Amino acid sequence: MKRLLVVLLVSAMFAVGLAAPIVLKSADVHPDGYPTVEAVKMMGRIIEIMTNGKYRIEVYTGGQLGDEKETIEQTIMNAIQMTRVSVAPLQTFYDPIGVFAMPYLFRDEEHYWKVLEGPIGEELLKGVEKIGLVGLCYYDAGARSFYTRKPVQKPEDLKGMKIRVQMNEVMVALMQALGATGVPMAYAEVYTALQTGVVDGAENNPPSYYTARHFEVAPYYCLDEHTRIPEILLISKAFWDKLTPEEKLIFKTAAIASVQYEKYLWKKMEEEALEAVQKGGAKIFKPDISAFQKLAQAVYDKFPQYKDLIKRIQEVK
Ligand code: BDP
Repeated sequence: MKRLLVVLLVSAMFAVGLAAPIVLKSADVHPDGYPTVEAVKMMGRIIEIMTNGKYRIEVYTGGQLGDEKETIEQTIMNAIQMTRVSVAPLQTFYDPIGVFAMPYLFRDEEHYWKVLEGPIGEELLKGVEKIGLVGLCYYDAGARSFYTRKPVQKPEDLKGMKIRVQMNEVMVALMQALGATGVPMAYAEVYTALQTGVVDGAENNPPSYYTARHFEVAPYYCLDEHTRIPEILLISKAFWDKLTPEEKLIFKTAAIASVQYEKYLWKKMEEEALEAVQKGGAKIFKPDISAFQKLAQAVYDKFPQYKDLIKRIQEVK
């Protein structure tokens, strides 16, 4: 009798299209509440509704599925279906996108979005197909600045310091240009590395500085805003290729909607984070940015492969 009920129930569920959704695992190094995490959740809800429950996105937060290099690899292999990462660690897999890690590349925020949402941004999103990924969209990640165990107010203060950077060659070169040593390291390890003095500092945007609680162990935040490296949402090409044209359109539309939401959450959190870290004891310093900018120019000679792209980016008005 019980069996019969189960069978009836299951067939009824099939009939209304509620049966076993196809679950996409999506990775993020940030916790719940972080703009990128909430944006991907929102995208998932839209997709679930629009496909009558056929697809569901489960976001695995806080680096549960590995660091960014690992989740990119897993997404290429379709072991997980999506990952939201910074474009910085993607450079190792697809070099051209590393151009976005160049220091002081964008004149301002407006220029940044014009480039990302214009032909150059599209071209680089499309480019990742060569390595087995589909780029769905970029998200805001603001500007990255230094935070250290001892105060930094001008580039000379960085001399001899070990600064944790993302897994990205441009960032290593930038630290060298500024007189420091770049130490590539996974995000999850940064707190302890700062706490124990394995590194003297790191660099990131205010929401990361706050939510990863790095302000507790590196309380001097110098807003030199050396880079604007966007976030990117990647989906496995192996998975993507199985979607129908209509489903692809739903995924893409949902991604675009989630970008608007992320941008809104980002602005809010950027402000909240700056307030919260100061309440938590961090000291914020606004330096003379031009001093950092001048030294950072040396990085441009080291990456001749970006010359054309940089020229095109600069020409975007
Ligand atoms: C944050 C990015 C995250 C990066 C992290 C890092 O949102 O994707 O992995 O920086 O520095 O701003 O590793």
